[in-house]
Amino acid sequence: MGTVTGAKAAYKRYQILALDDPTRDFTVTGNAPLKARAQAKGLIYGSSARYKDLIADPDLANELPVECNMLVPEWEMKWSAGDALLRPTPDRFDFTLADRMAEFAQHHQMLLRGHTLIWHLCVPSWFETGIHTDNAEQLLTQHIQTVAGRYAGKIHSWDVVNEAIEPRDGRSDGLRETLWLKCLGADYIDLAFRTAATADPDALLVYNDYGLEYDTFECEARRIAILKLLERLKAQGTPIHAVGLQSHLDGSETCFNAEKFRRFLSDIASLGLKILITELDVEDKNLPADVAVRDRIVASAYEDFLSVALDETAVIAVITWGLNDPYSWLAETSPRSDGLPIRPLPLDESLNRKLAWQAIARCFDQCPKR
Ligand code: 9MR
Repeated sequence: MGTVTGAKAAYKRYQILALDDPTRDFTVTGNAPLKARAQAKGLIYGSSARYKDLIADPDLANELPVECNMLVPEWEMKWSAGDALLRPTPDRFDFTLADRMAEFAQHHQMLLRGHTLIWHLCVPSWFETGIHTDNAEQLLTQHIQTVAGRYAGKIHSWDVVNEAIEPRDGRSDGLRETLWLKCLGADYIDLAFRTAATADPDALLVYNDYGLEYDTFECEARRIAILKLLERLKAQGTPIHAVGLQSHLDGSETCFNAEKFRRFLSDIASLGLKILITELDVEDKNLPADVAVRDRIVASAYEDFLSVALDETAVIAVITWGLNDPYSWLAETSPRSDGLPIRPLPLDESLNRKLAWQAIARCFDQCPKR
């Protein structure tokens, strides 16, 4: 048994090493920032950020509008995340931090994405005991009317519902067993979209989810479940306009299947939906320590994935989940066992462009125009 596990680990280590191609060319023409390259193809490039980091790090605050023409508040528009508490009590909203992010975007003429109206996570402490069958509908509609209403006209797109599928939960519709589902039934998703459409008729309304990118059993089940959900929503006339594919990639994953992913994107597009790559990053936790090797594998993962994604003209935006390495959520959730700093994003700790930046730039430069 021990030998089998040992042999498996050795094969996996070899597979990861074999991902590195030292001759691979990441050359980029010119110095234009990512947003200009994206714009030239009718695309948007953006990043998430947290208000506390923009305040603490003026260099990041300066660089963000240089590279990006879209901003996604990573905490501030959730019900509750980090030091941001939008919904302190069932009857109160605190828009202080969300407003600062909206002002930052407006000041720098960046598009603003709303993230996220309905999610089973990032809820305040009162939520679990405060939601019941008889008040859930009012909680949901009041939240969406108030939050989407406040920023109406200023939001490019709202993640109306986030991460609502979980095939492992065993339902035939593939939906995740959440308190929203328990209190309101499967139609809570339709209700959320209809309420958002009334509160902000100009925003693109998005269903956002993760774990859809690879040729694995889990991803395949999730692709089936999301397509089923989208087909159902479209058939019943729900005002849904786009799908957000989070795309948290793993640099050590060896089973990206371009053809399967291409087909999945075209299945979404054929429902008349746009696609946004909403939270792109490449985890490097299991990659070799050597920075040159690691950066090459991370950049290859970006390019292999994005070159396929951007071939599909229904894809209208690419957002990385952070712009530079130190602020990645992975620093906390997926640190390296050797203690070295992680390198999952386009820019490094000094805001220098890495191979990952070049990989993204190349994909924008080479993709078809929309
Ligand atoms: O990156 C976000 C991290 O800073 C927060 O602590 C966490 C909980 O609010 O959410 C992270 O962002 C998540 C996003 O909102 C939804 N998809 C998964 C992201 C990574 O966990």
